[in-house]
Amino acid sequence: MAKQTTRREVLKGGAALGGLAAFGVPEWAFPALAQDEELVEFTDLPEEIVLERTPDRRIIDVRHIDGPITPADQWFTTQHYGHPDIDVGTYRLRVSGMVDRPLALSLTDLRNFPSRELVFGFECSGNRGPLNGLSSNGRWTGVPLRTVLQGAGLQDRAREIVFLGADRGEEEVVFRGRTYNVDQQYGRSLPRDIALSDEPLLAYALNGEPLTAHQGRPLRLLVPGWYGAPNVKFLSEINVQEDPYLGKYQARWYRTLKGEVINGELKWVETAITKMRLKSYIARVTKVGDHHRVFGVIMHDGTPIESVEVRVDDGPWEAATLDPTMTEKYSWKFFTWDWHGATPGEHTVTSRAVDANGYRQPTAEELEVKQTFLEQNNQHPRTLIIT
Ligand SMILES: Nc1nc2c(c(=O)[nH]1)N[C@H]1C(S)=C(S)[C@@H](COP(=O)(O)O)O[C@H]1N2
Ligand SMILES: [Mo]
Repeated sequence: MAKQTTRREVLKGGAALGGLAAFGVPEWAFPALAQDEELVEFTDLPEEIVLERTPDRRIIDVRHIDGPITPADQWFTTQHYGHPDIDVGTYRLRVSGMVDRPLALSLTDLRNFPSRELVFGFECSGNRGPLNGLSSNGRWTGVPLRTVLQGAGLQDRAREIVFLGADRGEEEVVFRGRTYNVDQQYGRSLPRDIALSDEPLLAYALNGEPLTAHQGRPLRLLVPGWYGAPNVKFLSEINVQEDPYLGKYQARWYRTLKGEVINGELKWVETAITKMRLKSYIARVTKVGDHHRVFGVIMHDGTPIESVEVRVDDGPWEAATLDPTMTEKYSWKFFTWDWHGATPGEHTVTSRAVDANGYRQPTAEELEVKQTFLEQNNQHPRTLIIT
């Protein structure tokens, strides 16, 4: 049932949203809507939202985003092999392979390098509507990856920098009808030029506090502007090699299959999950005094946002306002649009963003040429009832 709820009811309803309190999410996690603001419920959400929450997986409820920086205990989180047990005192980051000086760095060594702050919001490449809850934004602190790689001295033939987590599991490798069961670590790689660029960070803190197990204690890689998968948590080894790295989570699990017209012919192309594809989503609609307010979020690869627009039903696209305070390149971005004269009844509200390269967030129809569900950045029409 769609209905308007008061702030009090939202707070009460919070407990029903999959029993958040049971998962250690405190009541105050729900933000203050202004006293005169009432949440309008979406009808495209399942009546009882089950926010998947297990000890090592958490999805945010985007209707309750209440500030640019997601608190660490609310950050969305997921991983494939659970949380490895790491003794931070004896922890060493090993750098090996085609380097002049193999390294074994303690957390203290890493903290003694000049540090850098990075505001970076990312989403899991599997994040999609209507919930879009696998997205968050944080202020990270760490050491530029380049500092460590230059300390080790990359040899001339080195082409591929491989990042391995301390988390591991048995995986099946299928080869010509035969299956091999092998032990693997979570691993991802970056090409040499990207690894040596100014931006990737080896982060040991989120929002000023040491990383918790959820965020990859004690150290994780962050590749600004990219999806979640390359941001290797529990980072324990960096191996430098010449050959491409073809581990499961690099070469198989995170793939997009889509049709692309090349030389006038539709070709089926498989690509790796790298930069985030521009997406906007409407996170909540509220009634404020005599009108309604649409609030939304943009996830992007750092390319400046040219515009974001909202439309009601099949009406004209109207310019929404980007939050002018969110100037950090890799932050997620907020927008609002004031909706005057909403008529009672069921409506659809949709947003779309355009970036400075002229890339426009696609419609669901335009994205149909994509077969696999990752990188689902289409415009998502939300439905609601105005009373
Ligand atoms: N070591 C390790 N790192 C990992 C993963 C993992 O399974 N193991 N999962 C990746 C994926 S798919 C995502 S979306 C992000 C999630 O990061 P978060 O839990 O901090 O939100 O971590 C990435 N880094
Ligand atoms: Mo992910």
